Amino acid sequence: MRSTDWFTDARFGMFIHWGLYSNPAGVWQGRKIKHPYAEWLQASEHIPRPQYKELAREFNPEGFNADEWICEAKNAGMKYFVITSKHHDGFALWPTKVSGYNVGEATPFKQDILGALAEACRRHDIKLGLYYSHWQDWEGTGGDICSVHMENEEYVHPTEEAFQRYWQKKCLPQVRELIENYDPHLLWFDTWSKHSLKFITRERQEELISLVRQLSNKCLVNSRIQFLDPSENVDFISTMDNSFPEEGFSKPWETSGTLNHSWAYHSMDYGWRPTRELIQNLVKNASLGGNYQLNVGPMGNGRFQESAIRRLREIGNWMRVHGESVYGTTASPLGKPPWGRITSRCLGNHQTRLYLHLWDFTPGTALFLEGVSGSVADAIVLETGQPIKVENGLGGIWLQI
Ligand code: FHN
Repeated sequence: MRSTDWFTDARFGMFIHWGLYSNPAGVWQGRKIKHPYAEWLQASEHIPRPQYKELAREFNPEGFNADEWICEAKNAGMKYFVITSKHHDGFALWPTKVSGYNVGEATPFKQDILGALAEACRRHDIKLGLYYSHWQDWEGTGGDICSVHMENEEYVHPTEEAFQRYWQKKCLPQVRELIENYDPHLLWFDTWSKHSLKFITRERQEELISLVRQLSNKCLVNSRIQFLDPSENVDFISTMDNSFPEEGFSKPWETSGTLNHSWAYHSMDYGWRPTRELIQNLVKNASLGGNYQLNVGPMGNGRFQESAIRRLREIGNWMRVHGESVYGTTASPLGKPPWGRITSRCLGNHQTRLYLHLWDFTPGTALFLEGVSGSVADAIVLETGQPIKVENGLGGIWLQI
């Protein structure tokens, strides 16, 4: 039975952008590429297809170790792991029979990367998700809709016939393979612009969803299968990149976000977000009933950058103590206080536990929690177990912290 329970309980997942673009890492012919996302290399620099495809010959990530990646995710407190099986460039990280443009046939590495990761996920009890670029595909098989760069999007649309050929001969067969070979818990489709509506029509969207349903009774589908007009049949909402909403949604939902600016490894991207911001993003979403899927762009050699590892481990240390205030919690029943955020857990018997995340508060002062009714059993500091004195006030309670 398809269920989103595991997804909403999980709250925290890892996103991975990795492929041929990870070796050039945002630099082409000695210069930083125009597009801020390193995975956009081919379109950003207008690289002729045969030349871009040559990158496959350099793809030999001898440092890749599936267990290491999955353990890094698990130690950070993440419960699921989603990787770019095929990004916009059209290159597949598994030995697909549908096109020779894949890790097994076109690279010296040859290994089935998705296979290794799927096994590691099973070993470490992490749910596997697969990102699949269903709209953009720059291999040259018809799905070829190329936007040049973010500030100035120019689309060179294929004909409807060409796109239909790509859809029938590459997209649908590859999605079938992904499900049959790797049995993922979710598929993450990607649209972000109104231009996608020309090709990802409602009919194609429903066709893709019914293929997934026909092959798997557990695989979830995200809303970015269609831009702004997803089918009622999608299982969860993915907001736009790094977009943290002010309100929750009626369906399960998540924000995927970056550690710096680029999704794929970019050797000249120094805008790393501090760990505090990343933890606050996670809590912000949890306090509105949503998830956070935090992206890592592994390097071309298959390893994570130190700056990424450090942040993941810092989050993991925080989660080891405070995970209870995130996993399986529900949205705050008391809105958004000025000092931080609140997550909540129903304990049964009309009892609720509230987790107060104090971000902007001076210890030694009193905090008024408006809207709490009924009696308070107790209040403690989660990290130490220290008791906190509670007094009733008008329309709420006072906590002496
Ligand atoms: O163009 C892609 C981008 O490279 C990246 O994969 C993100 C992840 O959400 N999605 C698109 C832009 O929104």
